[in-house]
Amino acid sequence: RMYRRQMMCRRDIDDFNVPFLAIYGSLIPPEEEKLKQKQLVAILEKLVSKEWPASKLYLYGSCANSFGVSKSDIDVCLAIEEADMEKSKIIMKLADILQSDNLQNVQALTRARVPIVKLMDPVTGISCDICINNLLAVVNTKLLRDYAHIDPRLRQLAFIIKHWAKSRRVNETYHGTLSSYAYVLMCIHFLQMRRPAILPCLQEMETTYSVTVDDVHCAYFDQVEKLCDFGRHNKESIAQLVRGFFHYWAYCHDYANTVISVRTGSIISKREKDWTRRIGNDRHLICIEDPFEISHDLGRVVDKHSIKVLREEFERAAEVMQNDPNPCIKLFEPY
Ligand code: 3AT
Ligand code: MG
Repeated sequence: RMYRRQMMCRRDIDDFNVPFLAIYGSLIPPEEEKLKQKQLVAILEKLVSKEWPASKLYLYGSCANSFGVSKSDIDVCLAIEEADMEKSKIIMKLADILQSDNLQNVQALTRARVPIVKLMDPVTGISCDICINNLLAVVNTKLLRDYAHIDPRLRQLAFIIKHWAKSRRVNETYHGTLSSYAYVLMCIHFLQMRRPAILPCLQEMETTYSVTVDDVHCAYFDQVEKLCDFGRHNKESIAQLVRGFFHYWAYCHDYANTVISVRTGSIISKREKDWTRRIGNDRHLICIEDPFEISHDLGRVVDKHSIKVLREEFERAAEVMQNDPNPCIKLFEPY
């Protein structure tokens, strides 16, 4: 019986660092996958520049922000100056151009909220979404990538949180749960708020990078190689941080009154943003401020039902991290 009791006894949280880091390692895309992505983009660039010589293609989203797991689709943005041409027309034209090459399943989704061309490259097996002139996404991709270079624990934490969210099916914006982009912002904010802090607030520092896109001024400190020992005074391990993240969202966050803000590296009030009541479809039940489009709440997809699902999942995860003898398995158990 003594033996049995010992078996049931929960080990120290730091015993889980190795298995968590192994999960992280297994999710990182191998170099050859990155190479194939580059090859596909080169093919697309060639095709597109024939029609629009002054255009440019940018990778954005998880294939470029360093938070992409293995076998993700890639997100591409076509930057083009066609002031007199409607986006949906450009999308149709683009689909036409790509169709004629030997790419597969080329589809023009002209009526989506963000119109895109979807395609699959049969040679590499990579799927790709191409949007038009979504340059804010290209800039927020750079911000995320720059944060990832400051402290390795951000990438580790975000991979684990994204993996959890996908396993538990709370990474589905069309079902009212949060986007991967929102989860990465939650991780950045969480590390900004540790004491001592693990991440700085780049937008509050001296400006070394600035662009204005779609009338939004984006400015921050991007010389992140100078910040690579920023988090050295905080010795928290990955297992402690995963536990802390879920503990925060399960028991500590004030959903009724506050907004998390990576832009300011702090928590701000809903009142200050006038996010206290429902306007149209924006219910503001969990508030995550976009770092550049500051009137944009990334939690706006969350409704009365899905906020419950989400909070129950945070509580489940917090409980698993606190008490389960095998959190590295239990946390990711399929929903
Ligand atoms: P996955 O690995 O594909 O799940 P991702 O980072 O590529 O993660 P998405 O495919 O959801 O995430 O989005 C692609 C990029 O589009 C990420 C971000 O740069 C931008 N983006 C997504 N949602 C928003 C949003 N609501 N507001 C502004 N930018 C967004
Ligand atoms: Mg993506």
